[in-house]
Amino acid sequence: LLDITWYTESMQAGCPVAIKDRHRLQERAEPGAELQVALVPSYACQRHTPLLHHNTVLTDALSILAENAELTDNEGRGVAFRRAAALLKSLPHEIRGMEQLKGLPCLGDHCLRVIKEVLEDGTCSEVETTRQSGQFTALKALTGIFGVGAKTADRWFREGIHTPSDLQRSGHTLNRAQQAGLQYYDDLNRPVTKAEADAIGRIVERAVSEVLPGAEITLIGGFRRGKNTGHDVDFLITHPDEGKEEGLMVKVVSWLEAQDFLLYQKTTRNSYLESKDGPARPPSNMDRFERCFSIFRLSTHNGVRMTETDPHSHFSVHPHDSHPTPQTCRTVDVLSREDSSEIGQPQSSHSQSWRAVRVDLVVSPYSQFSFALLGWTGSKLFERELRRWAVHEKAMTLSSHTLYDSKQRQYLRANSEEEIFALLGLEYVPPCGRNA
Ligand code: DCT
Ligand code: MG
Repeated sequence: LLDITWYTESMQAGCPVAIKDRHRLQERAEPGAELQVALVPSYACQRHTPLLHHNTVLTDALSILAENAELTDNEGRGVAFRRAAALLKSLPHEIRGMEQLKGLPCLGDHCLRVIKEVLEDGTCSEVETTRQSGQFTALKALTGIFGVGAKTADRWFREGIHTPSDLQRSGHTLNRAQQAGLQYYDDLNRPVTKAEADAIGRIVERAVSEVLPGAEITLIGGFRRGKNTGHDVDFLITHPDEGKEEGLMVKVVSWLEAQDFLLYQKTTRNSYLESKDGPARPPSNMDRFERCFSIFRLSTHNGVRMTETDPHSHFSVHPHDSHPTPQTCRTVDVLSREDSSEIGQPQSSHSQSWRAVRVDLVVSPYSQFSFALLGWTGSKLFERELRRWAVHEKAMTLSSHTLYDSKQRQYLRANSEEEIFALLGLEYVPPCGRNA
């Protein structure tokens, strides 16, 4: 029904009108008339969504409303705004007037109202009111604390806690994650750069090769989609000999801890068992792997990331040196964990010789690697759309572990992301086109 190649070509030709499928296209076309019609499929996983696009003013507005909906327990609304924003991101031209939106999918009345106002006035009152609202600002600040979700933030907000400093003064009992979240608040709210992600990658690579030679690590999440910054760094680890990866995370984490690279870590075990759990989607598509949520201590020195931290360590790792070398000089200040900045006291990159960085590590069995890779590359909306496509259009269940065909009643195996797209009846979308 939907021909994405043709859609892409039409869109590149800058076609003004969009309709839902080829049949309607043919009905509309006068015999011999030039086909100035574009087909925009409704699922984000049927489209290429680049990182840089032509409609940021509109998508920024819609994203504020999406964020606000997500923070106030309105998931459905949040998804609707996210889908509309994703649609606009995939268009090959700037939208300047409402007439250009005719026939496009994913744009409900509410979204159209917002878009119209922005196109006419440059801003939308609902968006501005939201942006400035005390509730939105507070919930954003509180969920900006690692370990604090929307529900907890909302509870605290109702108690009059609006900022991390309020929380610190409140005397609330915090779990270990939240304590770390408060302690490293400023660092963790500063975007992680690609250079920093690469520096962390070299550390993880060393850890992995020390504890299990032959293991492979892949940068996933936003950086794999081509983003220049992220809120964290995500890695997927596997080993070609299935089974070798079992228990790997514990060893990697121990190695990292021994080298004093970790400010915080929480490891969960792989709880997915095909025979036991079946194809039913787990509560979240990502909580069944051996996974480590961590906060790294990344040394910084003259713009070059250094990773030496332990005064008792005999080795230092330098960016271009993948082998351990005897430590000959100490150019990096060693700060104790307590030296981290106080809340609300911005850390200066000049006075601090290291920064805290959120890092997620995931270990996958080799046979599930492609599913894990696809599931962890994102974006979140792209993943959601893939799973929705699978269920509603193909009667299949997609997770980060497997693809199950409900009609054939069997699991479908795949050795690459390309194969999974093919099994789902979708044109392949490379990571850089998954920025929905
Ligand atoms: N993911 C998902 N569903 C979620 C959360 C995450 O499918 N609810 C997947 C998609 C992205 C990947 O996991 C990594 O998650 P994040 O790090 O949160 O996303 P990101 O795209 O890497 O964003 P950022 O660049 O800000 O880290
Ligand atoms: Mg990420």
